[in-house]
Amino acid sequence: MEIKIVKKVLEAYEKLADENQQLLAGKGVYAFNLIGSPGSGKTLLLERTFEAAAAEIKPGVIEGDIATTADAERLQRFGVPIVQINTGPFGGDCHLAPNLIRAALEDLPLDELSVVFVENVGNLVCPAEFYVGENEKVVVLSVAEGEDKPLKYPLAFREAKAVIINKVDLLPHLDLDLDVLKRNVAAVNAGLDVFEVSAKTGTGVAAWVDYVKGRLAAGRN
Ligand SMILES: Nc1nc2c(ncn2[C@@H]2O[C@H](COP(=O)(O)OP(=O)(O)OP(=O)(O)O)[C@@H](O)[C@H]2O)c(=O)[nH]1
Ligand SMILES: [Mg+2]
Repeated sequence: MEIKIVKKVLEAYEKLADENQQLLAGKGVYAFNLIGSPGSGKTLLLERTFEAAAAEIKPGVIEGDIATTADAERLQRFGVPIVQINTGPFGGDCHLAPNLIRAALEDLPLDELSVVFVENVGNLVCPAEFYVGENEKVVVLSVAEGEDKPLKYPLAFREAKAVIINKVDLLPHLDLDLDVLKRNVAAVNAGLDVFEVSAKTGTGVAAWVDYVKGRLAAGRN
């Protein structure tokens, strides 16, 4: 008997991701895929975003993590629908794959939502390689990571529509040159919208929230 092997896993993933996008579009839901190194501030940015606008933007969250539900627990106080994906039981993948996103979308009340934030597994490399059906990727990069990261890990910046340069409150304590960092971001992708943010102090959060609202409004037109 012939043994069939799915050789084109990536093609299968792409098909699933396209179906995820169709599912979201059919419900009028916009999806952001947040990617960034462990600790860059993805969850704190979501907390600040929801403090500012949860009632207005009607978000749902897909939380990607290897091992814990810690981030989902941090977001619970907002009462927004959250689905946790732990990749540990599936080999500890360092990214979320479209099949897992499909399962999570089926568990979200999409009819009640305007936007889904996917917090990808903390990693600046793997999540950049996978389209999961999102409308756009957003990179969250903290200033503590260094000016060279856009050049060393360009795919994430190439794939994204926006970058949050987070933890700007730390700049006085660092040798980092913000202009050099921004130049490196632009060298990889000059079309990126760039937000200078401190999710800790709230600096720059309003501009990011306006951007989110703008995306949702454009999606409704
Ligand atoms: N000083 C400062 N600390 C921040 C800022 N944003 C996040 N942090 C801190 O950085 C640490 C990591 O923040 P998280 O929001 O958990 O980062 P994350 O990207 O969600 O991390 P993973 O989910 O593990 O990938 C926490 O101690 C935050 O309080 C910021 O703008 N300034
Ligand atoms: Mg997190």
